[in-house]
Amino acid sequence: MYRKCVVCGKRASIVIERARVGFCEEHFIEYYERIIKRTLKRNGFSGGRVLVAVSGGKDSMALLYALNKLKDDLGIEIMALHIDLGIDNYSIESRRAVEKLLKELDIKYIIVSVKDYLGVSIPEAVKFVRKPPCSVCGLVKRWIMNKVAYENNYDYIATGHNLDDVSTYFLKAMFTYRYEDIVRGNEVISPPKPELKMVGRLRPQIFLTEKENLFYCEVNGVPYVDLECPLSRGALLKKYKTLWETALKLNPMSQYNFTRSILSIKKKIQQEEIEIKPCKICGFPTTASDGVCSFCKLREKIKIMKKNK
Ligand code: Q46
Ligand code: ZN
Ligand code: ZN
Repeated sequence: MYRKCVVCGKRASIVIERARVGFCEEHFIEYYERIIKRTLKRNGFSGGRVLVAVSGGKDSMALLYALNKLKDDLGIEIMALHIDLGIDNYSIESRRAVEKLLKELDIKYIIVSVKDYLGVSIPEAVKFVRKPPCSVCGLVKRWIMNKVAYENNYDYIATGHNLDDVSTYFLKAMFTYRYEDIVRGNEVISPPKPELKMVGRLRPQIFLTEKENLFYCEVNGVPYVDLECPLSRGALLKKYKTLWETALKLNPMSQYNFTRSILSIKKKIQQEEIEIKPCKICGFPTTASDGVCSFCKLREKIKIMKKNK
């Protein structure tokens, strides 16, 4: 099935099941970059200064490579940001891969460490607070990305969220009745709100799968780390992800259509105005009723616990 490239008829190197087509390497690259441009343009993106968050994994490395290639078409100016999480060998290897790509692309970048902002690395922070590692890591990364982007005058932060991630995030939110996670998160584009020191967000790969990001890296010789984060073991989201295997066998379009449906519903529902205010400690945006953002609460808690040790 679909053994030939739909464009040139050569032997297909990859099959995109949901579109029922095969591509040779050259035409896959065209397809991949077309999806990135289409995703942004259809959602009203008209350019700006974009900070690309690169972890070293295949998704964000493919994103940085593609956005750098498409920068003139998209009217963007980019800089890369890598956050060193301090997770042992995983972080060392990730940083190494990022530095390799940055050197090849010769673009502006900034590398920061969680420790510089939080006082401790992610594994240490996780020991201090009884929360799932990914929720601690996620909130720290979001705060750092926003701060770095804001202080360097970037309009948007682009992240490598792919179709597998986003569809599973929505699915889990439904299954666990966390509908607020659907209402609030994961838009293709969230506009910047400079008056609130809030940088916008871009998720250009929301309609591209892990498999496509991996193949894009491979055909372009983009380096990436192929290590699993040791703290992600047993992460609930990973277990939910396996549910797609059955759904995709039944209908190869299911994951794509599910995600498109949720995004369309999100656009249609009247979002209640959530009050966003500056955090009393750091000045960056928060919705917390006590006016202190989750990052500052975490930082304070760690400070106290370190003192009492
Ligand atoms: S780095 Fe951090 Fe991920 Fe590791 S602790 Fe979880 S969120 S899995 S992308
Ligand atoms: Zn072809
Ligand atoms: Zn704060």
